[in-house]
Amino acid sequence: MPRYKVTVVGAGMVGGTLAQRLAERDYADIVLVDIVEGMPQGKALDITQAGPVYGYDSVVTGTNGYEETEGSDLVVITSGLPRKPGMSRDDLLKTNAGIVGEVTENVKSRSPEAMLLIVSNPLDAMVTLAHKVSGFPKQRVIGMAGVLDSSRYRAFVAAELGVSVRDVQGFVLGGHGDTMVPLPRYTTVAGIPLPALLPPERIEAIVDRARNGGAEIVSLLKTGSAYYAPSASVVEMIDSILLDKKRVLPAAAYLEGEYGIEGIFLGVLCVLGAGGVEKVLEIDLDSDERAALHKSADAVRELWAATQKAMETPTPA
Ligand code: TXD
Repeated sequence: MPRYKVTVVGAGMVGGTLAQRLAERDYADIVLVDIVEGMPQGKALDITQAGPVYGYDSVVTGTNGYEETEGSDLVVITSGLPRKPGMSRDDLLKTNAGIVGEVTENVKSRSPEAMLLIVSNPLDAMVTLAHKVSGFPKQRVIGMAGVLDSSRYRAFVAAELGVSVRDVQGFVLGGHGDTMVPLPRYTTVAGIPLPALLPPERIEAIVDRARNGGAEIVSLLKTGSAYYAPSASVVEMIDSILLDKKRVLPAAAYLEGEYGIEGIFLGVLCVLGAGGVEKVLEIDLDSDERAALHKSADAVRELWAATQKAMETPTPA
């Protein structure tokens, strides 16, 4: 098996944990990039020194530049500021757009053939920006949110029913925010549709908690946002892409007419393989579900418009 090269930009909580999880998978060498001097180097050494205990040979390099990232097969962008308590994702717009834009330029020049996996918030806007700045084909620019949102949803369903998470299948579509669209009709427990197992009000409560899953953790942590489940979600996507597993996973992909939606990135079910987003699956939606997806698309459009506006607004001195 070839060893892949994966760059993780942003060696903070998500990036650092992701590098650790990926090193433990033992099929890729990892380059951790951050602007904080010494931090990515320190984390890389620490992860390297767990290798003998865990038995992995992944080479992990920390750096403050891009030279070492040359020729990466896949680049994950997690750089930016996390949400603080009470801060909306949109507040982060201008700062994170500046960071993600600059990082994308640097990544593009060193790894023109790489897959780009975007994690930074506000996710739907940052993935759009990375697509524009990189000029990469749509198949190679993917946003992570759906796997995380779905995993939260599945964890809550499993806990409510007292069953293994392994037997709960389900996914959410739409943007990474208040307008995400969970689909109980397509959620199953060992093949049994969820609506046959739980009353509508319990399902609604679970859906609501999943929708606010990120904020719930932010308000508990107080100094940062979630990273264990986010990094695990990114690894599931990287596995599917680099190992060409063709998993069917929800991810932010560029739409060109699917579900009657055009010209934006939105969370949809994708086949992820060596070609990146190899297929967008268009599933049958009833009128309420379709309306919810279109409402989410409108919110993403507004977010992108606000991002463009924020980027044009000069920063006060
Ligand atoms: O579902 C999802 N997509 C998300 C998104 C789930 C969880 C976290 N989500 C977002 O990811 C979160 O709102 C943030 O925007 C990012 C990263 O979250 P994390 O919790 O890892 O934030 P940290 O710990 O602050 O790490 C960010 C790092 C930090 O070390 C900075 O020094 C670095 O980014 N940073 C940079 N690195 C390289 N280059 C530049 N320009 C840069 N600027 C900041």
